[in-house]
Parts: sequence; structure tokens; C-alpha cells
Amino acid sequence: PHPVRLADYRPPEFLIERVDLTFELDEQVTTVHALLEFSRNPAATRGDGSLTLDGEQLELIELKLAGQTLTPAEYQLEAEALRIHRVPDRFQLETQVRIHPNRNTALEGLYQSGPMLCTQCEAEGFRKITFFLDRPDVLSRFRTTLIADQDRFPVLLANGNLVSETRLPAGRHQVIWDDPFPKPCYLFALIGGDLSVVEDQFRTCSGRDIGLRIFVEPHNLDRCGHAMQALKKAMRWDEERFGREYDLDLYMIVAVSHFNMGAMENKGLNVFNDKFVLASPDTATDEDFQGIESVIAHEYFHNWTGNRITCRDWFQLSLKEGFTVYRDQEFSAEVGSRDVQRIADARFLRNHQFPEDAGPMAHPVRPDSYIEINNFYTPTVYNKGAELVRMQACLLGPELFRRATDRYFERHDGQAVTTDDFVRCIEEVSGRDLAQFRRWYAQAGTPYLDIEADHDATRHLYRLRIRQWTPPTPGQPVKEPLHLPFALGLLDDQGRECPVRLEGDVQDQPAGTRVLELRELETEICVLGLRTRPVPSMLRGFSAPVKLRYAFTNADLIHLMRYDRDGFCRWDAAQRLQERLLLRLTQDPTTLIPDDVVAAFRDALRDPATDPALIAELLTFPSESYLADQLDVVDVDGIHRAHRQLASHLGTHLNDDLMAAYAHNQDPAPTEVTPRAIGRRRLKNRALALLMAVDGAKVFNLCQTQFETADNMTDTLAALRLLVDHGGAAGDAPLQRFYERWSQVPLVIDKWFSVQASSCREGTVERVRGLMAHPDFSLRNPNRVRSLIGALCHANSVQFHAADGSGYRLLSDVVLELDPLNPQIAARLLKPILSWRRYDAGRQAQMRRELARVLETGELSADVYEVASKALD
Ligand code: DPP
Ligand code: ZN
Repeated sequence: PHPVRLADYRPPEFLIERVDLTFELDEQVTTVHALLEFSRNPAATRGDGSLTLDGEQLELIELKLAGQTLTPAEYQLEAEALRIHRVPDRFQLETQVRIHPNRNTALEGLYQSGPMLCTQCEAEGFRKITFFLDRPDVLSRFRTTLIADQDRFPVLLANGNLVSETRLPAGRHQVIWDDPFPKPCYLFALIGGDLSVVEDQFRTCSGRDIGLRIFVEPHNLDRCGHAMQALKKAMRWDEERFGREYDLDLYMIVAVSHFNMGAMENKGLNVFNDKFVLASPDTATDEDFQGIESVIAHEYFHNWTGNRITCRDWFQLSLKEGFTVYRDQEFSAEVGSRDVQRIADARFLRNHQFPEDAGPMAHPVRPDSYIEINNFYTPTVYNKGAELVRMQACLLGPELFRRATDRYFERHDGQAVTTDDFVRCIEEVSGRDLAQFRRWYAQAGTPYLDIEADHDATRHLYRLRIRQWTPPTPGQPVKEPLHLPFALGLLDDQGRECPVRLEGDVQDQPAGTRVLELRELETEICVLGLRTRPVPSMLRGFSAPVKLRYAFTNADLIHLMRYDRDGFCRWDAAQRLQERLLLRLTQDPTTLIPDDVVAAFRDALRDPATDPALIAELLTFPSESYLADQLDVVDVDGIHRAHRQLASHLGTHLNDDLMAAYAHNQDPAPTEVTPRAIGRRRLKNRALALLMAVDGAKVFNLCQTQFETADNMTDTLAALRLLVDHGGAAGDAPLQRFYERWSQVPLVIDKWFSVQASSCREGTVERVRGLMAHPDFSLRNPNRVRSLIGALCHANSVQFHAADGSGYRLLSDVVLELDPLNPQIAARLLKPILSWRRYDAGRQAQMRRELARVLETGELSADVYEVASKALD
């Protein structure tokens, strides 16, 4: 497979103005008739007079140009393309192809999910539906006619507005949809099935009434309420915050059970992984509820950032994804808690994006080459991309940033553009030069800020020296300094905010945060008027996606944890304290755990003024995989032991306070999913986890009682996890009961698989192998694969990295079996062994052997080939 390069981008030689598609739908054989209006693109250079269309796995039945059937001498059919040797400047092309939805296990293009037919076209799935210019810079108006058996497929949906519904002879019917907005083909969608619908309405800011419809299989009808509320909230929020009104008269969401991604923003017809639609308190956890709210919002926000304004090419993916993640994060912050949301953003970045930046698949937010674009739907493109938007918003401030996004929407509506076009709007509106800032889009790797401070007590000066540098990444040995916002606060010894006064200030500075800008390799910040040495509160709100290193004392961190009014910095201080302790315990289990640190966590638990959700965050340790990233050679078992040791120390020494927190946060409204109720359950279950780290019958009984009596999935699952982790064989009976209770609800059975696969119990790898033979397991359902294999490999360091290599062998076995079925999911699974260089010699050899074994297979997909070969490079 050959890489595609950004530098090779050329505008399309032809455009397709109109697309008229007719589907005769059937699970086994669907015929697709396409009528395409081509015209030469005036903005492109003239080629050799031929036309090349993308097409894969299509059985060509008919090909006509300007009404004339082409003879085989006039075209050439290849495995992935159809080449027509001579075409005029304007013409109509007519094709008819046959496809087989039931054989489509890759879930790209048109496929069968249970009793339904559905599509997934992003990034390059449309070419598996019909011959086309499958690239995002070709925007067309689509009209879609769907013909199918009325009984099996009573509901037939496509993008845009409903034109007509007609009964046909022989029990068939025909439905026509028309989408007035030109769009790239990756936003095309259709659905056929026997679906029930939940309906609602939304009145837009200009007074238009929009019909909202969520389609699900009939037995799921009572679990759509939360998704519908989230949609209405998101629609209102986008009007108020970004001035974006919805444009069609209808907004449809369909939940399907086989889906590679979270959801897809097809124009007017979002297709969702049912995990991000269906919820009731007894079947979904708080995390599920929050996930639904943010994914519903994310896909809705794409209507402007993605659909009305789309990407010129797939290197610009972050144009829509980074911006849309930023928008959904801001939405979640405003409907929930800003601090807690920001902590979640930072935690995700540290756990997933920083390791990507440090590994063999490191790539810039705007990659410059790829072999398989599906491998670039990454934390870097999505989440680091969101951070780049956030930094620009921070540099401009809210008002200017809003004016910049207004300009972007106005100028580029209806176009396919680049991240550079976005930055240009920011520059123009603000009058700032962002030439240096643009490096963020092109340069991979996580920057470090190394900071030193000193205080001059006689001159009342406080000086920070900040050095920035970025380690090399594959293909980018030399890095340049970046432009970034550095939000700084200073606390005095009473925990009060000091003003950050700098030399040359003309105005008096109020006490509080000051956003400084770093551009140089080294920056010195000299703050005036400080009699005593302050404690620096740096990178407030996580103002830039960097790794900050500074020799905080324990006392500094305790001070920040107690007094900082910035939630992110409080949490970060707690993380640093825990990280420091955990890494010491990893090296030496006899390390003493200082009493003042324990006392700081006790104070946090007792603090009545702090949001329980934030307290729970303060008490949640950095993950084992995050700690692994901090070591030169990962000590898998040592880290796990340290985690348990610290938990058990806190469980013992904070016993009374944890018990009190547990009792106090027993929710009076256990099925309520407000931010407050969610935060209290979070804290209660974190307290229970710390208590369970200490052996004792009393807590074990408490946990068992919670499992037996809880009437919401959050509490049930939290208790089940602990019983399985700590109970040994005593975990088996609850697992069995859970299975029996929920065997008819697939999304809950996913949790049943995942609890077992993510358990630190000895023998987990073997149990996962056993579960792969369970009648409910299937490699054909991505949610199932993620819940069993993904949970073991991505969320269970200690068992996955078992010294005998059994976890690695299981992974490569699964990847080899899955790759021919679903390459996209197979490639994603490989992630945890890509960083094999970071482990001890024994594990390195085992991981390499499995990667090599995968690569040796003859018929690998481009997806898996790219990932495995880059890892061994
Ligand atoms: N469906 C994916 C998302 O919304 C890709 N666009 O992020
Ligand atoms: Zn998206």
C-alpha cells in the first residue's frame, strides 16, 4: 500500500453537480442505479481527457455516458477504480451496480445490522455503494429513491426532505428523499428497517419548527428520552453560543447496533451506535448518560462544523473534528460543571493523546501523509485538535473569538476548506499574527515546559524561567518553538490570589489569573511586588496541551490542592502528589506515605464547599497506563502493586471519612442523572473502591448489599467491578446473577463482558479466551469486540501485559481473525502493543514477535499493515 500525501493535493478535475440515486434494497443483493451530472472544474488543470471514479467491491451491470452504453474498449475496470478513457466537459453518466449488504462485515458502505440496512460512508465508504469521486471537495445535490419490501422495510430514510411515498405492486414501496444542501458523498446516508420512532419538535431562534425523530428497534422505544432532551439542549446552545440555527425541517437520528465509530453526522440523518442513544437509569451508567449527551451534541454541531463547511481533503479532518470536539466540550462544560469537564478533557489527553504523540504513530493534528485514513481518527486529530481551537479562543478572549467564528461561518458556508482557512479568520478578526501558532497544526509531539522559579525577598521579585522543547517524533527530528497561552496565578501563604504584576504594566492588575504568551525557547517572567514567595498555579484551565515540569514541594501541592480556585490546578496538584508517591512505591514498596499528604486527602473529603464530583476527581489516581508512560522502563507489576498499596493506605487511614462520604452520598434520588446526583454517586463509589482495597468483611458486605439493592446501573456496576476484582470466587455469583438479569439487553451484556476483561484478577487472559467462545460473543459486533478484547488490551495493563505474553498472543490471534472481517476495528485494537519499546526486554521480544506474526500474514488490510509496520519501523 502507498501513502497519500498532503503535498500531492490537486483540486478535482471534474465536479458532480447532481446525484440521483435509486436503490432496490435487499439484504443479499441491492442494486444501485446512479445518474450523475459531471462538469469540468474550472479551477483545475486539464488532464488527459479521461475520468477516473472510485469504486470497490461493486459489480458493474450497466454504464452509459450521455445515454449511450459504453463498450468495454471505452473504459477500464480495476479493483478500486473505473476509468473512462474519453469524456467531454459536461456529461451525464449512468451506472448500475450490485452490492451485497449482508456480506459487508467491514461496516463501511451499505451493510446489514440485525434486521436493518444502514450506511457508513465516512471516510471512504461511498465508493462501496456506487462509482463516484469519493473525496470531500466534490459537493453535490443528492436525490435518493429507495425501493424495498414494505413488510421488512416499512421505514426508508435518506438525507434531506421527504418528497414522496408510494405503494408499488408485489408488496413493495418507494420513498423519495431530496437534500437541498450540496454535500460531499461521505455525508450520504440511508436506512431501511422496521423501526419505531420517538418524535418531538424544536422551534428555532427564527421561529421555524423542526421535526425531531429518533428511530430505534421497537423494543428500545422507552430508552430514547435522554437522547431527545440532549438534542434539544444542543440545538438551543448552538444558537446562543455560536449563532448557529438548524437548516432543514427535519432532524433524524437512527440507532444501530453494529457500528464502527460512536456516531455519524450525515446531513439530516445521523446514524448512531446505539450505545450513544439508548439509556434508562437501570441499564445505563452515569458515564453512558454523559456520553450520550456529548455525542448527540457533537453530531448535531457537525451540521455547521463539518456539513455546511466541510474539509477540502482528509488531511484537514481536524478542521471539523477538532472544532466540533471543542464545541461539544464547551457544551458539556456549560450544561454540567466546567471544572469537572476540563479535568476529563485533560485526563483523556494525558491517557490517550500524549502516549500517541510519544509512540510510533505520532502525527501532527494536520497529518502530512497516511496509508489508510481510517487510522487517523485519533486522539491527536480530535482532542489535540480541540485544544488548538481552545488555545486560539483563549488568546482572543470570548468576544473576539465569537466574531472570528462568525466570520468563518459566513465566509466559508458551502465550501470545502482547510485548517489554514480557519486560522486565517482568527487572524483577520483579531489582527494578530498566528504564523508561529500554525506550527501546532504541522508539528507532532507533546511539548514540555521545564520551569524554575526563584524569589528575591529583598526586591520582592518572583521570577519564573520557562524553557520549552518538544521531543523528536517519527519523521520530525527537529522541533521549533511554539506559541502558547500560559495562564498563571499566584497564591500567597494564606491561599489568597496575588496580582500578577509585570514590569511595564500601565494598569493596576487585579488579583487572579493572568494569561501570558510564550513564544521563545526560553521565557523569563518577572513578577513584581511579592513580599513572600508565592505558590505558582500554572497552566490554569489546562491552557495548553503540554507537559509541565516544575519541582513542586509536597507542601506546594497540598497548598494548591486546598486553596486553588482553578479546578484543573487543584486536580493536577492531587495528581502530582499521587504520581510522585505511586512512582516511589513502584520502585520501593517500603516507601513511607507522608501523613501530611494523607491529611490533605482527608481535608478534601471533609470539604463541604467543594463539588462532590471534584472531590471524587481529587481522590482518583493517575491510571496505571499513565504512570507507565512516566517510567523509562515500564514496571507493569510494580505500578499495579503501588496502586493497590496507596488505595489500601488511604482506605485504612481515611476509613471513617470514607465511610462518612459513602453514607452521606447515598443518593436520595438514585435514578436522577443531574450533574449533582452524578457527582455524589461518583464520590460514593470512589470511597467504596478505596475502602474495598482494605480486606474486611464489613465493607465487603456493604459492597454486596449495594450490588443487590441498587436500582441504577452506575451503582450496580461499580459494586460488581469491586466484587469481581477483590472477591476472588465470591465474584462469580454476582456475575452470574447480573448475566441472568440482563441477558436480553445487549448493551448491558457488553458491560458484563467488560467487567470480566478489565478485572485485575489473576487468570483474566484465560477467562477472556473462554468468553470468546461464549454464545453471546461475536467478532462481527464492534461493541462486543471493544467490550471484551478492547477492555482487556486497553483498560487492564497488569493482566494484558502478563509476563508470559499470553495477552499479546490473544491480541494478535484476534487481530488476525478480525482483519479480514473488519480491518478498521482490527487496526485499532493493536494500539496497546505499538509502544513495545517502553517495556522490559522479555515483554519487548514478545510484543515484537506478535507484531511480526501479524505482518507476515499475506493478506493484511492497509489499516493493520500501516499500524503494525510503523510500530516495527
Ligand atoms: N462520526 C465521527 C464523528 O462524529 C466521524 N465524523 O466524529
Ligand atoms: Zn466528529
